[in-house]
Amino acid sequence: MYMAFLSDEIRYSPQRPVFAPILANTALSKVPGISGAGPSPDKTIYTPILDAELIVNGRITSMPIRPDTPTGCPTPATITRAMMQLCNLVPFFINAGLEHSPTVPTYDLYGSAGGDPRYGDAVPHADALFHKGYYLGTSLSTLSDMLVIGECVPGGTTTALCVLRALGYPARVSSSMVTNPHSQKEDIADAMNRRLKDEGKTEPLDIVSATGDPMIPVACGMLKGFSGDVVLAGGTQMLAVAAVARGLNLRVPRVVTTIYVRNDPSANFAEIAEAIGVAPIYVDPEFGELGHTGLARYCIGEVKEGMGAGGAMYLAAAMDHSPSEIRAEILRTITAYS
Ligand code: AAM
Repeated sequence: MYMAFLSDEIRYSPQRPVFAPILANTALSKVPGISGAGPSPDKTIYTPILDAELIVNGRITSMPIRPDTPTGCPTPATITRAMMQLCNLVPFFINAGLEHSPTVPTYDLYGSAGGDPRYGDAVPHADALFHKGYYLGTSLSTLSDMLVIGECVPGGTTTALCVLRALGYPARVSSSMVTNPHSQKEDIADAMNRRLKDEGKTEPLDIVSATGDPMIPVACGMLKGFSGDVVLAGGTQMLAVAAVARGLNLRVPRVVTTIYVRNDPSANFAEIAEAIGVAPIYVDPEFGELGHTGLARYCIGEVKEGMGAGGAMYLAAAMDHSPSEIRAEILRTITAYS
């Protein structure tokens, strides 16, 4: 389903929503050329921590690094921050497996950062993470009627590609960069597919364990445990979550993302969503018309989505904030950050 920004397709009015971004690392973000979700291959490992700090505090003081793209395009966490402020929500951050300690409070699942799937199982404890996610989902059910799950996993579109391909979907995933590093991603996914075939691994959680990232099993567990409405807030990475959920015979929830992911000619988001059985909702915030050069770059395919930004805008609309209020808050937040 296509939703022009904040049209009358907003059918849900949550009473007590929880916005829960899952933070994790994959060693793939250190591979030069794979990710633009941070300034450089060695510093991008900090992006989830810095994005969370920015959302909570409105600025980053813990390190002299910004989680922006190498060309300085502002992180999508600025959008998420703006929506949390507008909706008066405190995000519930989940540490599924970070290499370094976060600087703001997170719900720690005591996971480890995901490894490089080419050199061994990427998430050896995927089963345990799934069960912890399930426990967390059941606990959140007592507090909330709508769970919006976001993600911040630099390099995560590559792990999503590996998982989707291994599950049999002819996916082409999106990227944080304008020029998607396809051949690099394809090489990794091909190598993984061969290995998984040799090892005879076809079960969804075995696939995640071999070639996913820590966010995926946690999101699937939460989806299983939560009794209310669940929204997956993200692009192709959330399609990987939905595909694993389907493989596990769980419900396949709504996926909300930005129009910039849907319009990415290097990916096939809509086709894969349909193959999984997901009816996506696309948010078009018309960043080309806000008068901010960094945000305007989203329209040419830089950044596109992240930290649940599309879902956060959707949630703000579901909570009765108008398009102009939403855009004004984003501009205000991003100007304060810039
Ligand atoms: C998260 N923080 C970001 C960002 N994301 N800061 C700047 N740009 C982004 N795109 P890739 O696989 O290319 O690294 O893209 C996935 C990452 O991009 C995720 O961390 C997602 O949340 C987003």
